[in-house]
Amino acid sequence: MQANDKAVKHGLAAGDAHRPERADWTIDQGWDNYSAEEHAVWKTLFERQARLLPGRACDEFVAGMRALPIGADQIPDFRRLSDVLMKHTGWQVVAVPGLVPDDVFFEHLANRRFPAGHFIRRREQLDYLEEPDVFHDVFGHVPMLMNPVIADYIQAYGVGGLRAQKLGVLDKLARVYWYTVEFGLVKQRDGLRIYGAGIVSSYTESIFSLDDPSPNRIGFDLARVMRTRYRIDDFQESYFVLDHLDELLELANIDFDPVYAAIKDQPDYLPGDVLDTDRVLTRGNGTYHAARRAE
Ligand code: HBI
Ligand code: FE
Repeated sequence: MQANDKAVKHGLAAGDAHRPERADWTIDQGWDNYSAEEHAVWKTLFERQARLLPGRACDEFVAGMRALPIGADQIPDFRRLSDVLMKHTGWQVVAVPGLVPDDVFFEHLANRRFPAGHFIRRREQLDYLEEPDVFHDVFGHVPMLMNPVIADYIQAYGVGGLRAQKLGVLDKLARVYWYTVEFGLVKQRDGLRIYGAGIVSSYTESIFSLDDPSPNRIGFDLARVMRTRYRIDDFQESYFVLDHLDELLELANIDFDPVYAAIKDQPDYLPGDVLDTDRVLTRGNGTYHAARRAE
């Protein structure tokens, strides 16, 4: 799948298919208009993940999910999600037609509004998405927004995104979002767990990221991640691991400018590179991507 193919599409024209009526690209979720089949697709996806995630998703994800009006039977109503989120961390969920331009996306995040796709994938495409849909955005992201650290971190990403655009370093910052919010792993007392929304909303990657011998699992380092390209159309070749979610608290508060300056003239790393300076938790054998390349 690879949950959501967004970050490449920087500066996307986000599809003339959905022309915005409002300047901030928000629309009404139109909850009453979901068909029985659309709710049924949600149920299929929800139940598949609910079976898989105990012991895989981090405790904060599970706690957030429990406290929210998110269940198997219906696509959640964003108004009800926002009521609960607002009380806990001051966030809201707003509906958008799909990918929105970077500056619009950042402006929402900077104001603690999470833009969520209102549509749901079709049953024929359960594991493939070109744009983030309501399952990826709500099931994957919203539970983590109940956590105060993630809540502040994603807001800081919105503020930082607007700044990074001005500085011309958005590609670097987008990698940090990718390898944390979307594809991050975190250590827990009892082993590695998932906190990234791109993983936790994907059946196949929830297994691959934790259990497969192919990918590298490397301790998170900000400058290292900023220099690392990523895959948007397949499983990641490397996952970056936090010792604790609180590491994001520091990232939400530090000034990235010195880091941008330090790496400005440094070359990028490829998605599968392993460096002498890496804290390697698992050195992947690379078999998965080698086989894909041979196809
Ligand atoms: N739009 N709806 C939506 N969701 C995203 O995750 C998203 C987006 N637009 C741009 C974008 N992400 C990324 O390219 C930025 O994080 C860089
Ligand atoms: Fe996402």
